[in-house]
Amino acid sequence: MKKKIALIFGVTGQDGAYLSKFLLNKNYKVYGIKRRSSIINTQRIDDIYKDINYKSNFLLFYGDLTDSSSILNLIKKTKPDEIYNLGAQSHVQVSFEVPEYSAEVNGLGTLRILEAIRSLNYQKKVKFYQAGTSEMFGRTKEKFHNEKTPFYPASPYGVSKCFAHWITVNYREAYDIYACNGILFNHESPIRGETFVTKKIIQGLIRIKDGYQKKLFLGNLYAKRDWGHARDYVEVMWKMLQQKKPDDYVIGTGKTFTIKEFVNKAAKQIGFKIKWVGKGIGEKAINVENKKIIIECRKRYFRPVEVDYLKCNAQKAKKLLKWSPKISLDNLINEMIEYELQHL
Ligand code: NAP
Ligand code: G4F
Repeated sequence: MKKKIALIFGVTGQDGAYLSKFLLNKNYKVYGIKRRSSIINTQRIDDIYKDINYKSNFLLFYGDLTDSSSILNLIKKTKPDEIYNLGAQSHVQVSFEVPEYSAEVNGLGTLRILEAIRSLNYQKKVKFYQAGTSEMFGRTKEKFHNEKTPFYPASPYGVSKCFAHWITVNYREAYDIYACNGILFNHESPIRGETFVTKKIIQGLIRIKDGYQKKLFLGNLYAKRDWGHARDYVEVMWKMLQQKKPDDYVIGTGKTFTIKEFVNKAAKQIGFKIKWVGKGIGEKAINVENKKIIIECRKRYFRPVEVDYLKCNAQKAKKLLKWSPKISLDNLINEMIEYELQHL
């Protein structure tokens, strides 16, 4: 039987690496698009490349979401059954520093892929997944967020992803493309980017414990996030593309914790006893054993506008896709710690 072909934009990112492995284990041929960088940016997928079981089914091409010609040529060349658009300038705070570029890659990049599918007349041949985000809910005041919750994005990143969401809906309705928006809440893993808060906390605390670092500097400790594991979440991306009809789904755990609660959980697992003192920007965590300050807040890590609270109601995915997250936050933290200890 002919292998299915998947084309992944953002293959070098956290989700791209997990999704590639997932699809290869499902016997897909996986083509990934990487952008040119001045030093090699394939660390997260090098193990796949080197694995003899995967090698002939995993190929990378240069391309960029800002470059229509590369997108068009690669879709034409690889003739995919499924396209996953995971490529993005995905850091919320950075999007305030590079708003135009974030819109260009995240918003127009999505349009470029959809337009390539349409202009090649592939709407009946290919299924499309768009990596949407809970950041699109932003400052909406709801206890739980689901597919009907209105968007109120609070960053150039969130706004750019709203464009990507609606252009995906629009191309689905206008041209009958099988296109789905996965509206995913925060998901982490050992290979999470180092400037996202979970990885930064775990890496920082382990380095402090082992004497490589003195302090960890954070921003807002009171924002709440619904954190899951990337391994669980790539499975549901694929599930969305296996349904009879394309649709949009929110994906999350239904549990939410503050950054401070995350720090407390990680510190406990690493073996720190910490005590919080002070308030606001002056809030600090002290290592009870030696009375040293190990965490402080810094203004530069606060955002111009914050998304205070995110909590998912993924009933639709549970019912229609038969999906629920399997990995708890404590197990996710444990896996991230183990990885960090091995790679210190
Ligand atoms: P990530 O680790 O930051 O990966 C982003 C990927 O996009 C990387 O492969 C990156 O390449 C690539 N990329 C950036 N600019 C590009 C461009 N101009 N052209 C082509 N590729 C480009 O993000 P992630 O955590 O895996 O997330 C995957 C997707 O899901 C993103 O779209 C993100 O916005 C979205 N999302 C993530 C979460 C989450 O909690 N992780 C939640 C909701 C939605 P380099 O490796 O070269 O930088
Ligand atoms: O880890 P974060 O940077 O993730 P954020 O902003 O929630 O965005 C992530 O999840 C989104 C899904 O909701 C994705 F779409 C997006 O691509 C990305 O993957 O920050 C989480 C929270 C924020 O409230 C932030 O203000 O942690 C707070 N925080 C506190 N101190 C910090 C820090 N965030 C970072 N990155 N660094 C800090 O020092």
